[in-house]
Amino acid sequence: MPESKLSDNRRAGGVLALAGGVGGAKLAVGLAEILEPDALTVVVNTGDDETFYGLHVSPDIDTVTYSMAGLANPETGWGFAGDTFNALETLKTLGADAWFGLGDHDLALHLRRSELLRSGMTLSEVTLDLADKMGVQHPIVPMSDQPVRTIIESGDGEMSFQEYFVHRRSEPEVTGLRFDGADSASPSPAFKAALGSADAIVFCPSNPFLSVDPILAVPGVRRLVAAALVPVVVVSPIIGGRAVKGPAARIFETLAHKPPSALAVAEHYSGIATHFVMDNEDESSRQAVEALGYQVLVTETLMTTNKHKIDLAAAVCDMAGVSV
Ligand code: FO1
Repeated sequence: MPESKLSDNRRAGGVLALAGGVGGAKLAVGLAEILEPDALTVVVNTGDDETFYGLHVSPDIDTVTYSMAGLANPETGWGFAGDTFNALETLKTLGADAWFGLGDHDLALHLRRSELLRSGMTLSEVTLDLADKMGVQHPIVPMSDQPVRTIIESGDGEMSFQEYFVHRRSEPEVTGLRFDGADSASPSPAFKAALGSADAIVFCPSNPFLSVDPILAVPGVRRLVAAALVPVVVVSPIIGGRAVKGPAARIFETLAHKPPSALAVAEHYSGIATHFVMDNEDESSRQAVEALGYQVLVTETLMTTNKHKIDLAAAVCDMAGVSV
């Protein structure tokens, strides 16, 4: 059944949304509310994937999937709503260094994903299958079926993304980033198809360095996005100089050597994106962003309710000329 979502009958065009974790998932939910399943493809960062207890965990795919299925934990934005942590507690008593918060329901998902991957299915196939089982109708697609891993370079040495983000609570100062495996990866088949046919490409409000850049690092993607003859819309994850969630603001300081701002986000994507959505709070930088060549929309971008998600998605589609 999920295969049909990617079949040749799939309508060309629609929106291609690039997403990381919680922020990206929120806009993906809004887009899915207003677009038909054949008019939206959500491509997700897999640079954060990691193996725990021998299981393949894809945190951003899971955050997007749970969110689109209405199953995400509303307090954290990631994980399964109402999950329990019995297995993790038992792992701790058995001596495991269980610092990654895997709930019991969540673990079942990772068990199943790992089983299907071992049976020979690709990550794309497994992701569609699991999303389908959770009732998600719009295709959720990994950026690549080959492993790409975000490596954080810091004063404390190199570490995986989850080691940095969860175990070390984003405390080490990030001095560099690497996307191991990217050179020999290729975009997943549905991603490649959507890159060639989308009516609009949307960068969801995810961390530019940690969530969107890994997607752009997959060979060919940055070039195809830059060459796309359709609107490429960035929704700023920075509002009033602050990241809505996560370490994006600090990373602008240490990697881009500039204060975090909507303008800094626009500069980051300059040359590959054409349209920019910033929050009302950042209106004062509108002209500076327009001077970079962007068409700019100033609106409310903080998504704390379902209505916010839908309204922002509708504004993005309207700006991109996509009919809903
Ligand atoms: N984030 C945390 O801050 N602490 C956790 O223990 C944690 C566990 C976790 C388990 C499954 C999952 O899908 C996501 C989880 N996340 C956790 C979120 C995840 O680390 C980040 O949201 C993304 O990788 C960044 O986009």
